[in-house]
Amino acid sequence: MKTLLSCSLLGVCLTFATISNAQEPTADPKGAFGRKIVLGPDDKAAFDPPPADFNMRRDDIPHGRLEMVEYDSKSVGTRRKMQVYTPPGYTRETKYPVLYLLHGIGGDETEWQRFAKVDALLDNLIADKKAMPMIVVMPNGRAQKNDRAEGDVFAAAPAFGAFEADLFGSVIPTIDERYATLPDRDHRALAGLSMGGGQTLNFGLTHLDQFAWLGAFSAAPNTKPPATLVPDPAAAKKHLKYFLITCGNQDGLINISQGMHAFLKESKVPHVWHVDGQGHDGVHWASSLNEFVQRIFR
Ligand code: FER
Repeated sequence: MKTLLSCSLLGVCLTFATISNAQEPTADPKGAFGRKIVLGPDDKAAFDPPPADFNMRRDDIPHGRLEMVEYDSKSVGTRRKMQVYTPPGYTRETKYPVLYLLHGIGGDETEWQRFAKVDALLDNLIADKKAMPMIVVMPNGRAQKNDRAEGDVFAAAPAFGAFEADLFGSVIPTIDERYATLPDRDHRALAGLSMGGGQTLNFGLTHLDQFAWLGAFSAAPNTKPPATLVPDPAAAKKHLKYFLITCGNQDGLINISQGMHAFLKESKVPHVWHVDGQGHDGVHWASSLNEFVQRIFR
């Protein structure tokens, strides 16, 4: 896990360094992306880090199932993959809420599982009654014909924008058709890391009719300006039941989340702003996910 994690992140950082070294110094492996980090008084932790064993598989509790699912994407025109977690005891007799969980620029439908061990994390919280039983869908947010994280992964940034059509046109309809879901906004959450954090803000804040719970972790520069995303703060305030924004204080992308937090604070849109001591890394994302899933669908 450790090797996979650092290789994957290093891959992203090295690619970034290659495309950006004209203007910026080489990104460090912690993910400063060669950017200057300026911290303010609000940039502090809102919750404790998870316990050491939070995502370790426990043999004494029931386990959910992780499966790789294929669907026909109308907007991309290809057969695409997504990974789906169903909770322990999943049955069609019950209806479940759904969390859609989006990956970063160097990842795909398998990335969250590698970084956070999503199945073990959820199994543990559900067994301890700290999270509601839920379905977690991990789609591929790079909506283009070749959706593998190959070559210059930054060149595929526009495909992360194009994913909006796939998410609403094919991913959510497929999940609602094949699984025992509660298919409404109160039972649908959207969260993601980095590019997936930006997608969460871009798609979630502009589709308040679709999601009541949002989590953006280390949101990337694909994030649209806050005033564009929240033209009606009163509507966001009314509709969002839980809104978590997190970033590490060693993460060079923190100015994006800081800007979102400042706008929301000024506009009086309730949200939780959490800054820990991490960089742009899997420790931060697993910790943020662990917090987010305990707060949603309640
Ligand atoms: C950028 C720096 C980082 C960028 C995207 C990222 C689109 C994404 C990083 C990630 O997803 O981990 O300038 O531009």
